[in-house]
Amino acid sequence: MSKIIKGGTIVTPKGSFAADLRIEDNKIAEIAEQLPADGAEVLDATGCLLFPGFIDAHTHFDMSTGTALTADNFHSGTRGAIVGGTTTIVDFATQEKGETLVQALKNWHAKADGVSSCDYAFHMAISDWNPSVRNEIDTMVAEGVTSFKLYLAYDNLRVSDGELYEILKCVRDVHGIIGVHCENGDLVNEMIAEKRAAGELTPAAHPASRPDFVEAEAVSRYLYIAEASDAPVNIVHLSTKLGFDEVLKARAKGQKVYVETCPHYLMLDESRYNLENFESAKYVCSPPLRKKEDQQCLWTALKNNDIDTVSTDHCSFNFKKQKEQGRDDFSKIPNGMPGVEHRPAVMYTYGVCENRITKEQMAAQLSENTARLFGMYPQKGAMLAGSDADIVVWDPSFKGTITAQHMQQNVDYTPYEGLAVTGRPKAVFLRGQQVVQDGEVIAEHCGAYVHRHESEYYPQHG
Ligand code: DUC
Ligand code: ZN
Ligand code: ZN
Repeated sequence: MSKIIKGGTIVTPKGSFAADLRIEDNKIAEIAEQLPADGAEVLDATGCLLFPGFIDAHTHFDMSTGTALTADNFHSGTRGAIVGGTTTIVDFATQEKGETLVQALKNWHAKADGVSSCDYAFHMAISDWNPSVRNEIDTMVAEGVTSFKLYLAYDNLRVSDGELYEILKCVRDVHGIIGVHCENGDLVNEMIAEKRAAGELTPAAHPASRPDFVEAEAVSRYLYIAEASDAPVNIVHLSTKLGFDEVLKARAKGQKVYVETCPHYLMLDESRYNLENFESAKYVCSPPLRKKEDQQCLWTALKNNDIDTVSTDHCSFNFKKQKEQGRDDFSKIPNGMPGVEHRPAVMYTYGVCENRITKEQMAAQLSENTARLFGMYPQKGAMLAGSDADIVVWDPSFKGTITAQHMQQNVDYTPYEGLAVTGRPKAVFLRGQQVVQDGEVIAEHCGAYVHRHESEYYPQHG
């Protein structure tokens, strides 16, 4: 039976308009001003906005850091995603040292297949580059993995500059896209050692050991190496004005640089590291929370379309037991925060309602741009006839408060505790099936793997 979503306002990056939308099986069949019911199941969306299903291209579910396993796996993480309006996540399949990429991908499928409540894809995080791994890049593309992640910090994960150069060229040749975690790993190690030697062991030492120039230097180096390898690139979780300035310099030379930031860099600042009773550990993530000036810069960059995507870097660890591993030494606090469930509401409330971005930009930054960059458009990220019927019926009149007491994320806190939000999904459709109703998951484990094609390298700035 077909379904009609009636009376809503369709929101797209190019503009918004009142229309009805008809779903046939798992696809969008038709969008028109008035559609006759003709026996279809009708959902009344009067007063609601219809967004393309949101995409979060930065989650770490069921991931071990070596000392801690993330609190959220694909069961709880994707329930959190879908209830908030995120219909697709792209998680980081991560190669262990000595492992093949094929094995790493198999491991991640085993975690996600049959478990996920939203659609899912994988970036491949490469930690052990060698000639046989190079030969696996084509296999990854054939498996629908067309984006790769590299770290410039974290000793168990990071690649050298030479490896970065080589991998960039290799991935460019298959029209994939690399995303890099930009922090200078040597400097971070040195500064952590300095803090420990000085007896500075509280969470306040965490941001002090990862200052803004540590990010900016890594961004700059990455972008020079990208220029030399003639590769378009993505920067994940950009957090500083200093780093953003490096992006502008590279773009002024004509380089294609895509940039992601995360809600926590927009909403929270470094004052969270001065809380009492070790509460600051909740906010220990890398890069760390920054200054108000950095926040302002990131919001302005979103407004100017200079930042392309907003994803979460959802990487949750329980405050009790897990974050507590670092009670006597900040460098032992597992890095990361939850966020996948709350990104759409936070961005709608503090972005759209506060006039920092438009709702059309929200559709771009949380959905369409992400789909294009990661080779999913127009299957995902679009409300066009033939696209997957991933639709968020957004009720802008809803008022609520974020609290860990009522969330799907399986972690004992949220960094947004007590935050007032406006708007939530009245309904979420995943490939035509309604899976969320008014804050409740009504069908779970319906997620499917998204086999991605090459990156679009869409034109960015005019
Ligand atoms: N930063 C985090 O805070 N957690 C996961 C990995 C990362 O880069
Ligand atoms: Zn990272
Ligand atoms: Zn991450």
